[in-house]
Amino acid sequence: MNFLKPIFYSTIFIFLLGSCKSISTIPVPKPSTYLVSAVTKKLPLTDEESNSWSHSDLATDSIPGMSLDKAYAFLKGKRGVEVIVGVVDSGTDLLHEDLKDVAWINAKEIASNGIDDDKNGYIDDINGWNFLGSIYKEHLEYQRIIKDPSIADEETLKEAKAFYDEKVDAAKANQARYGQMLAMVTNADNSISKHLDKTDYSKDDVMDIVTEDEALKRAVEAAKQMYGFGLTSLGQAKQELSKLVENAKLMLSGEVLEKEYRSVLGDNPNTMDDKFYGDAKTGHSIKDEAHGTHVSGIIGASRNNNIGMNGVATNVKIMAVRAVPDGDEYDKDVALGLRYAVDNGAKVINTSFGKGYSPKLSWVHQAILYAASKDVLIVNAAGNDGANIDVEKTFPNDTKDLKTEISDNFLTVGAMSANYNEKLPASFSNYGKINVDVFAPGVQIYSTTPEGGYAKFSGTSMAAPSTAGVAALIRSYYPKLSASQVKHILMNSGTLIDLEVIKPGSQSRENPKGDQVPFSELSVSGRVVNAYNALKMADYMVNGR
Ligand SMILES: [Ca+2]
Ligand SMILES: [Ca+2]
Ligand SMILES: [Ca+2]
Ligand SMILES: [Ca+2]
Repeated sequence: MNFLKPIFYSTIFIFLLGSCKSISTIPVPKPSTYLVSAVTKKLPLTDEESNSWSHSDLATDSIPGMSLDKAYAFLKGKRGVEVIVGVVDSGTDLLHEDLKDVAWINAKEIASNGIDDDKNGYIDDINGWNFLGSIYKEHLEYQRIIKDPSIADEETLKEAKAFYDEKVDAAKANQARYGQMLAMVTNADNSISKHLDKTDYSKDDVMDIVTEDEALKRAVEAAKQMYGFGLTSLGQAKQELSKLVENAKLMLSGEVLEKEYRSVLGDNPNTMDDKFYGDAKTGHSIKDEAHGTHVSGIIGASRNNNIGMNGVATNVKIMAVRAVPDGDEYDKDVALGLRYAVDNGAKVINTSFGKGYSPKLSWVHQAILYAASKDVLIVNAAGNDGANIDVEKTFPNDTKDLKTEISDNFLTVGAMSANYNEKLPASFSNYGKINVDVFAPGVQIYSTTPEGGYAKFSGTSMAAPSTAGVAALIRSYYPKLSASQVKHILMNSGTLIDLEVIKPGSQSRENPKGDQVPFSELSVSGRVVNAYNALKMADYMVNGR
């Protein structure tokens, strides 16, 4: 059954074409209020369905994916141009079997000769640039502000200090709580080991213990509690609890702040005096640095090559810009990373990262405006705090006051699940009627990980590249459309969802069911990205049909 009206746009918007001189000035058609009628998928998804659910179709599969198969059927016989997508992220393993054929190669640069052949300031930048050099770990931004109050204005400093005090209080509580648990588990482990006369006892051994000894009874109860947390042994419980106690101690002693990560780069992150630092190593630094590789696979993993998975977009080249460490990214690296991607040909940039403080926000805003001036679309993850970002600040964002946008080339995306019911929005997704533009698949998304791996990750980090892939597809087949038009096509052509849903972040022990809100209240468009509808709208705008 096909519930989409075939003449969806043409009847209402035909007048637009005659009056416009250039395609890039055509207004984007208004959203349709048409509702897809679909039933909730009752059965658990099959393996195949769950590995590509974000590509499926609500009407035909009862899975609220982006209708990608229908989109490709629509594109059959049409020709696209190549589109470069900049992935500003952690390192990306472009040698991965399912990414190597979609790696952007800087044709004007000769690799590894120590010469900046294309004279863009970056030596040997063959697949992109690594603004982090050998850095993997980093501080969070509030920690950097506490370390050096001169980098923030007074109000931000006050906020960061209050946040730091909260963290210190939490660390005090954690040190006491986890310390007690550690003592309890250690005692339990000792008495169970003694009773069973072995240290490598199993969960079953513990469950079989029958005793009238009060101390041993308590030990068994403690062990059961740990198994209940999903831990497999008391040895593992001791390890995990020791880590938590250690983290709290580091926080309380101030040692967390004393660490120094940045100096190896040799630049000053608080001035723009030096813009050329880092190196050409755009890959992952350790195998766990998987984020950029996963994001890149969602956008553009080689399609239909009988390997791994299908990315959303075809005709795409992935430019890897390594700027996001394990910790908070620096505004300077973000701003220069965006500019690098723009200057080297990206038409879409994915920014799947975020933080709560942004001392050099103006640099990032200038970079967004620069991207706008070069007609580049930035697709941004809304963040994973289950928060209303019309109220809570999260960066990057395209606004100074959380109300007015500085430009029209920045699309912020919330994450949704495969459940077409009250659980549609991801419980962790940020939302906002003003500052989140649209939702897209971001729960249990299967994609590439370093060194030939594949895995399912969840996050708005996955929703942004799902959307960036559709953006790249539009820009490939309809290159005359501007970044701003593509942004509004993605919003206006999305599937309208008429569901009452659980407000992200509203469930708690006290409120297990959470608060109900109309899905339409969670974003500007109230919609979820739909590749087929988006391409139809783009086609209509360019070709009038
Ligand atoms: Ca160069
Ligand atoms: Ca070179
Ligand atoms: Ca593939
Ligand atoms: Ca915005």
